Amino acid sequence: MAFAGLGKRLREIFGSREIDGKFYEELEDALIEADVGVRYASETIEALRETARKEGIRTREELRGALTEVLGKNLISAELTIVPDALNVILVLGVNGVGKTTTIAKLARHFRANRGVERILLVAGDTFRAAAIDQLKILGQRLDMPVVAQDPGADPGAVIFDGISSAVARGIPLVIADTAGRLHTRDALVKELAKIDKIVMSRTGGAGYRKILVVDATTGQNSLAQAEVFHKAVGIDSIVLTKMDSTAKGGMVVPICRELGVPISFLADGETLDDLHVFDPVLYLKSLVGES
Ligand SMILES: Nc1nc2c(ncn2[C@@H]2O[C@H](COP(=O)(O)OP(=O)(O)O)[C@@H](O)[C@H]2O)c(=O)[nH]1
Ligand SMILES: [Mg+2]
Repeated sequence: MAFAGLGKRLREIFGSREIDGKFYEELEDALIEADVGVRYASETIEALRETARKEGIRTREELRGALTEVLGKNLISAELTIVPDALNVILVLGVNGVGKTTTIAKLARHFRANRGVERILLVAGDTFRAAAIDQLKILGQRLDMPVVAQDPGADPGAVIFDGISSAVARGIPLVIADTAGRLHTRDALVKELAKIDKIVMSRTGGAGYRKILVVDATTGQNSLAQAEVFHKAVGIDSIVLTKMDSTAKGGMVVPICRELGVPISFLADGETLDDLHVFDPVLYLKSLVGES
């Protein structure tokens, strides 16, 4: 994985030896800089001081280990797997521009190349813009996978319903559906998503139905508020963190994980279809605290 210097500041801080008065302050600033959020940074420092006191920690190196542990307590990961002998539907959610459509192609490639799912159908559920439909069609062509789409402005629930029906008729076990991350108002978006959710639920029975939220690592603290909107609207099952190659931050998934209680499944670090990795919390935390 290629992270853009995540944890660089922390590496510098842990680079010198002593734990002096300014150390915790600097550490707190560095955590805020890495986007873990002001409140969460301060709680983390509290917990770290407590651990250091209890365990009689004297060196910065030992403290780095303790920091990894404190952060790791809130980081949940779980692989996104396919339920055998069921119709699997992955609904991909997130605000405009976070990388949903790109992630759909990466996920499709991952399930075919690494999980042996030969047949996958993609659904152009973002009917808001013509370009979004064309983008998915092109990706489908590149992957040699069928794409179910209608004209721009079509009802996304109806497109997704069609996509699922088509998969059932053709015996395709996995459907990955795009959605629009933007509508005229937030209320309209929430209503639309709830409607889509109801349709997929009734069409699948829920066994193989998963809702993933795509989170852009460059968005920073705002992404927690975004995640809460989507989680409240339909209930998110899994998070994919994108654009880890474009930021030296990326710490905000820790508070997102904690507040939502939703695991991270994948991390993306580039624009090509290979740039998707099963989320590895140890590697991620090491990078965040500047160990690798
Ligand atoms: N650097 C980088 N760019 C990405 C990544 N994922 C997506 N993008 C780019 O982000 C832009 C928006 O992606 P798109 O999939 O269209 O976002 P959507 O609006 O959520 O569907 C495109 O230019 C993508 O190539 C990533 O992991 N790293
Ligand atoms: Mg899109």
